[in-house]
Amino acid sequence: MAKYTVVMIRHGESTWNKENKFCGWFDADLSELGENEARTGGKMLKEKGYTFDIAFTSMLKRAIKTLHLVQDELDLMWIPVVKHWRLNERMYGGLQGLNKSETAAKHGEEQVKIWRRSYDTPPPVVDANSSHNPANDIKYKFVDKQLIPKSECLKDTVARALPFWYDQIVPAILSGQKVLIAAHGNSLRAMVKYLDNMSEADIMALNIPTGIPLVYELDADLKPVKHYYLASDDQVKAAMDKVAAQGKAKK
Ligand code: DG2
Repeated sequence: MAKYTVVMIRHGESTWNKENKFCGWFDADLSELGENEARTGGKMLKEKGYTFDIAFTSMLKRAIKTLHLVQDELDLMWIPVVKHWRLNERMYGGLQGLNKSETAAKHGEEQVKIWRRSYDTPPPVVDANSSHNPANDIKYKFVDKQLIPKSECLKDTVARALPFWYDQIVPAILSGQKVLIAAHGNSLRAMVKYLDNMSEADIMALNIPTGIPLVYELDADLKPVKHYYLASDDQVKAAMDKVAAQGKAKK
């Protein structure tokens, strides 16, 4: 029987989603469509009567702004918000800034699929002096340098996101607070893999759409009873297919 409900939302479309670039820890803003998606996500939650006591997000503005727009729609700007790098997108290493279709044309769609969706093959590391190296980014100045990734596969993202789930999100849920998490395609895939105990093969096929609230009903032991998106199956499928297609080479 469900005892707790947690809602996750991937940020709305970012300017780099729009340009089809590997984004990772680059701090891209929301596009106009992304802002609308975030507001629509908030409206869907409001319409269904959801409310929240605390929210968790990453240190990246596309997730933070999405959360603010959702909070605004729900008239919940006052709830506490915890921002943490452990909820950041997967660090896409040396791929950050490259166009996904052009990369597929150059290295092949299969290689891009491996970089995007394999569980344990990380992309090439970021150059030490690159502006994309988070070790050079003021946002992470208080993060132990040993923990700052140079590139991550999903397995690495699971390993750094789960301590945050256990240390901060679980206590909030168990204390009875209603929790909202605004994060990213791959940091959410990491949590979904853990919650649903998905195999490495199954998680490869999962794409999380932008801006559509994903509800998890959990039992007393925080095991999922069921999960669902607040949109029709057709809408969700179309949005997931759009994400999957980003790795296709342009004809
Ligand atoms: C996307 C995910 O992250 O890309 O880093 O490019 O969720 O922050 O837009 P998000 C990126 P894919 O793994 O779907 O290619």
